[in-house]
Amino acid sequence: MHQRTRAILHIDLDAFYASIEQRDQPEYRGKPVIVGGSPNRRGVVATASYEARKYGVHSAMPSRTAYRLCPQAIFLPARFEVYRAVSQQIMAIFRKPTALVEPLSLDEAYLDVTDTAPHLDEAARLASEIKRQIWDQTHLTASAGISYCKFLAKIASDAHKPDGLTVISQDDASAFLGALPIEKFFGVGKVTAAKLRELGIQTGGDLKQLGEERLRDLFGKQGGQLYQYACGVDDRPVEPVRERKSVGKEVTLERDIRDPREMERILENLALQVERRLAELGIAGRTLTLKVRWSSFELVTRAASRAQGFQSAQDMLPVLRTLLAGLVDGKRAVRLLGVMVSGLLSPDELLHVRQFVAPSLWEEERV
Ligand code: DCP
Ligand code: MG
Repeated sequence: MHQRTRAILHIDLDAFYASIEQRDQPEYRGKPVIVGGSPNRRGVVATASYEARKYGVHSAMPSRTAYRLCPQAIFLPARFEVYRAVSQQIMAIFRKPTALVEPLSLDEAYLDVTDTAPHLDEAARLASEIKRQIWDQTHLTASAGISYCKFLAKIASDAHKPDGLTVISQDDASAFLGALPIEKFFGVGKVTAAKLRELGIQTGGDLKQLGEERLRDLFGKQGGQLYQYACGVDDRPVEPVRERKSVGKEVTLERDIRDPREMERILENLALQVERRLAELGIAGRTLTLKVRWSSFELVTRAASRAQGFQSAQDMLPVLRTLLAGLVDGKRAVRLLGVMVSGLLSPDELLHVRQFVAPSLWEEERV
């Protein structure tokens, strides 16, 4: 069946939290601003203004490191309610030209605009109009990527940040992908990238040359998909409604570990990332799940639930430690750790349970 060519936009605001802080406090404009945890405590950077990025500061870096790199920076705590309100404004702008809007986080979304603007030059004009509306309504800048598939639209929006607008047509795709570093490919994490680099694979061009079969041998199904991306093929649809069932983070370790204290440190980091995502969404969840994959690849999960929910890393950590202690024996090595919160509670429900439900003991359950 012949599939018609699509027009996909990816729109992503620039230095989102930091730009909002600079917008609301004019004295911070033009200055390095870092939003996130305090450098005195064990916080991490949520984002940094472009002025601070020049010093090497970036998202997910410990705030203490950021302070060392840029001591003159203005450190600010996150104001999630404000960011959420801005997010609603921009999502409403995205939904005017099409109902096919797939938000990826507070500040970015895919839009399938094939019906409104089938040709990429029309789609680019629409993107520019959306950027103008964002500026008029929020006084923030966004970067737009326009292409015939999701993967390339996202790469395009990242290509000329901040305030960028980049089109990658079918004709441009192969040159663009050929030069693209492997880390930029969707689905390539640290572990995959390291493995590829060991083989001397640096770019999309190298990936394509390696060939589909070899990539499948190395990475299974994911390898096959990687090959498709390297060829500029990505048929994933823009999926407008994705009801969220859980919020989770997991990491495949660079080497297998046995030391429970090391595992706890990794869990702490994961819990902080889950906390951030929950805070962004303004939700909590009743059930906390610990996921462990042994070096034998066997996967085990342990979960605990409590009525008043899990919202912060502080809520999660004691429970994660107990769940972990029930699993590790010092003999088997761990290859992957994950933390997930499910049974999500809306802000209203959260308020209700925090007010009316007394803290109860959590129960362990096997899932
Ligand atoms: N964020 C975070 N922790 C991360 C990554 C992001 O708290 N590890 C938050 C802060 C960002 C927002 O999410 O402002 C949006 O994430 P982006 O990746 O889009 O980053 P920015 O919008 O800050 O910068 P860019 O201009 O690179 O898009
Ligand atoms: Mg952004």
